[in-house]
Amino acid sequence: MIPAFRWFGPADPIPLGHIRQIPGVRSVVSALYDVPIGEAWGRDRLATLKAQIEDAGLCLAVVESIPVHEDIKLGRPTRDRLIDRYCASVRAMGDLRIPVLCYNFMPVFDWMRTDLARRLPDGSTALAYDDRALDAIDLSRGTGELPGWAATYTGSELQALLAAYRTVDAGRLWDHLGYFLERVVPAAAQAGVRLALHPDDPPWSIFGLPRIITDAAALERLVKLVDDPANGVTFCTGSLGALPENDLPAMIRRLGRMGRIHFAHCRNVRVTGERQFHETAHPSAYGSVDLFEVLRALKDVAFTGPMRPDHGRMIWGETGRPGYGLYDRALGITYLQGLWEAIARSDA
Ligand code: CS2
Ligand code: MN
Repeated sequence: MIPAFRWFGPADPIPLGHIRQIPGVRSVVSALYDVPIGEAWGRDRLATLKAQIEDAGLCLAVVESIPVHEDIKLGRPTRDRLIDRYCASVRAMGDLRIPVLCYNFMPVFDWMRTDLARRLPDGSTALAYDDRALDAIDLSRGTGELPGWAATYTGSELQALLAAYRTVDAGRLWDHLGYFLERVVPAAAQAGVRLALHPDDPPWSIFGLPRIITDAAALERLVKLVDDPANGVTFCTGSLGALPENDLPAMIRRLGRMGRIHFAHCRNVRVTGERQFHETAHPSAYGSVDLFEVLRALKDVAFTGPMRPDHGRMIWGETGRPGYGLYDRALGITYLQGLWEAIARSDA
């Protein structure tokens, strides 16, 4: 297991120098945030990012994410050109020896919450989700007012996109994912890059849009779509853990034995009702995810990939990007390393 930490590039209020001071962390997860979706990532731009990280005494271990253009998910004719560009970006990663790419295949929206600052009993705040509150969100004004969502679509753009998805049900979305992977997996394998698909967060349909990467059956179907070691997953305990029927350690054992877990996001959530949860501090006692059993399973399948803490709470008066403050995530990765050390040493 390689402890890692996400950094949002030079615009991140958290400097690399602070990340360098977290015990055990030498690996950074980052991306180019200003390349328009659908354009190929230039090797030089990526090399600059990598050099910046290395100058701080760290290494760029994972790209999270290269966004997948909606036309690819919709299966539109323009997808071939867009997939070629995606492959070019993957090759740029390979040239620079960046080994893992985390990406997702969620229509229109990435992770979704209905409250970005739910106050917990200890005075900290955390991200929360309640399906009933989602119904109250008015999408006619675009994505600008959505919690945590960068304002990327105006009202009319968003309506056009939602209309286009009316003919794309889960079955067709699977077809489009297959089409994408049939072309991108060989390019990744050749470039020495492992693809790590992030599960949908939350793992169910929102706003009537299909979401397919939600459970054990879906993860297995995914890795078999193109049966190549380069076609793997990001195992995100917080995303998958929002669905109580997901048996996370069992899923890790199956996928891990297949050699398809290329990256781990480890965090905790407390499920408080049907399609209702809030995020918590990382330790097992605080939420519904048993992180000890999760790490035990990762250890049993000899997981050697990068692992990062995921969203943290806001604590000690910190302000910043929701889910991505320094303090609680630093506590999280320290806790995860403690668990890992204890499991490794008691095994030895
Ligand atoms: C991340 C996702 O912040 C998060 O929840 O896990 O935004 C993740 O980067 C993407 O879904 C992966 O493409
Ligand atoms: Mn995640």
